[in-house]
Amino acid sequence: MDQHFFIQNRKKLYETLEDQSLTILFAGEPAHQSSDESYPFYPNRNFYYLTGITEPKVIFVATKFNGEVKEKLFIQRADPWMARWYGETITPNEAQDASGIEDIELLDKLDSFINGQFDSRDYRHLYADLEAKSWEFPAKPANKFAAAAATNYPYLSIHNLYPVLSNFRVVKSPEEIELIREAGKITADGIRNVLANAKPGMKEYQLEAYFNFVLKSRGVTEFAFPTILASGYNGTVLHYSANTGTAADGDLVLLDLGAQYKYYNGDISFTFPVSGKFTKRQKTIYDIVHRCNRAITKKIRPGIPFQELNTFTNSFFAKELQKIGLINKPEELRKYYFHGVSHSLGLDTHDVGNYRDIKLVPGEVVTNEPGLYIPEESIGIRIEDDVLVTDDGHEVLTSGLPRTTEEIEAYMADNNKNLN
Ligand SMILES: [Mn+2]
Repeated sequence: MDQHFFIQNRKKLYETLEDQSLTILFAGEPAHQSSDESYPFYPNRNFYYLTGITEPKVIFVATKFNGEVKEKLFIQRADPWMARWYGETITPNEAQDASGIEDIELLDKLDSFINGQFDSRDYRHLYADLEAKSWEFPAKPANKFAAAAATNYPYLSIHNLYPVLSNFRVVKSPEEIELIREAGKITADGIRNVLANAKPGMKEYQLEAYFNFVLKSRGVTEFAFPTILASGYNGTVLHYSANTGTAADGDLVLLDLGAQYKYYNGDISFTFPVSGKFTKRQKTIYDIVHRCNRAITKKIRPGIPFQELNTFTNSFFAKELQKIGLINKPEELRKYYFHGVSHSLGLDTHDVGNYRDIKLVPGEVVTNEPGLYIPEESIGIRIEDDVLVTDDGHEVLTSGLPRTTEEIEAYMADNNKNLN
């Protein structure tokens, strides 16, 4: 992503800041796993959105007085010995290029800078990204910093940037949309490779390997989320991700997976019969889910309340399942369908945004993922696309996959050498 994107995002933020304020954002650090191992590092998404920096520990500070903003980035001091072990850390020039921030300092200067600011100037406001999912949520560096500031400088008003930046991120720029589109394209290609190699008796993780191969071949090193590759009954467990079962002849296989491309995520669900042919019953259920998915796509346009997609899905499924005699009254639907039909998609797979209140706006990307799960029949089906809200309607970013039962059967008959 070009530095202009991050410069624009900061400019937008600066307009919302009060004078006499200090803003601080943290890239974060990888969590400790065990012994000398850490969990993989992912930069704080709001930090990335404002700076373009993907390296751990880096800290961004902006001060605003008399309408003038001064920005600084604090990076690690180069350490030749650590570089022999872990590679070089980001240089001042690289940090400038990535972020468009001119003033690069070393992290060991941060404390004296902050102290100097609070000692010598009349600060009134502190801004930080204070995301917290619950009271017990482990404190992040920003929360610790804000807590210390509240103790040492109790006259400061502390403001949470999390909702502000979340709101910015709802509408995607054209560059962001292209990255999400590319993530979707690579994800779809990975799914095609699974279809082309599936065979009854394969382990779920073996099927998964065909997806992973395509991602790595295309330069994608990260997944959007842990891959769900679930056969038969496992497909009725919503977030099954052990992927250790066996796809037996006659089983449906449910995939819910995504490539992460340059920090933007794809998210597709796809269901197919491992033997290449749907049973009559599987076809009936699949068609209901597919018709629902198509109807939702048609509804996606600016101005429609996000919740209307859920209301529609519930009444559509309730009606259809009563028609085939699976349920007797709408209240029984929760036995077979029990999740939301859509979420925002972007830097986070379940992207930020206030789902309950919003109406869709142009530039938003949302998923469309109805599903039905019938444990007693070992039938789990979900169909998921990524959809861009355009000025006058929608564009499906993940189109091009075989989606009807006929298309899926034909695709497998034409491309799967293991079955023919
Ligand atoms: Mn999804």
